[in-house]
Amino acid sequence: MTVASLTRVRSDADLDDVVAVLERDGAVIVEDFVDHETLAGLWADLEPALEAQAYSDSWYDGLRTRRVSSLFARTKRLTPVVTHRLYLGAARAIMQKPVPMWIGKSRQEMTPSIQISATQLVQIHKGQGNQPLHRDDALHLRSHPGPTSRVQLMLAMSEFTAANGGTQVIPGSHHWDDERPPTTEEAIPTEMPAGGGLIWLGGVYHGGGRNVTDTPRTGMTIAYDLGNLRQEENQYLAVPRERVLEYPEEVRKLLGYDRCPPGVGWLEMHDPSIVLEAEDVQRAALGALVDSR
Ligand SMILES: O=C(O)CCC(=O)C(=O)O
Ligand SMILES: [Fe+2]
Repeated sequence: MTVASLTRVRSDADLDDVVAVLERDGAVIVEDFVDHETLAGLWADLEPALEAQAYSDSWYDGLRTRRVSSLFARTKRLTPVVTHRLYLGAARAIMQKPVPMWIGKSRQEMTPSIQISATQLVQIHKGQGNQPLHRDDALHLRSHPGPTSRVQLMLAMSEFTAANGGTQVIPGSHHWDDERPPTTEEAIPTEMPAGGGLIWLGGVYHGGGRNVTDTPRTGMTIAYDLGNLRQEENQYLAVPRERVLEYPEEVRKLLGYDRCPPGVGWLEMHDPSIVLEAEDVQRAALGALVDSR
């Protein structure tokens, strides 16, 4: 079943209601995702990189589209975006489902972590055509329908309209199998004001829209993936340690300085966040490894 429009909520909406919409439609628009001040700060930090960037050189990424990644390295101001109660709340509710397992005679339940996987500004300019509709969780070769391994955000840095390339979404397409192809007739453009956010599941067919206006459309996309998958964008290489330390502990963990239960991501049998500790604490835990770096 395809629904005719995307459900719209406000930031103070009930989390359970938003999760229910996401489970049903695979997508939801939060009209007031960030406030004006947050948006202005992000523009101040990120616009120079966008201005300096050439158009993408691949047809898929868009020959009239500018893309800038490594966003945590470029700004300290992403905390309200990635900890937004509806975005982080929905990502946790949908992906952090306990998995039962036996360890000897003990039945245990392990709840996976989630992690920031990809960050990107996507600025679509006049003359850019529709991006091919795709599922972003195809990156991890997921089968559909199946458990959700990605919950993604598109923050409108500028207004999104049907004419300027507002993200095309096929509601409900996360329920489809892997043989059914997406068609542009089924896709609905995301229309939202600057500061709005589209949240969608990794199994939903979507793509950047075509821009037939004179004004570029700018969006910021950030993806949460299950913590036991490889990050799409390598956050350990993209974000310097000093910058990671400027973010609160919750965000550090979300950037990957955390173990996914039962134990993916350790360093010398310790939690990887040990590398964010002072040198003497690291030396006590890691010994000679610290000096061999
Ligand atoms: O720019 C957009 O609206 C969506 C871009 C997208 O889906 C992608 O590049 O994977
Ligand atoms: Fe995509």
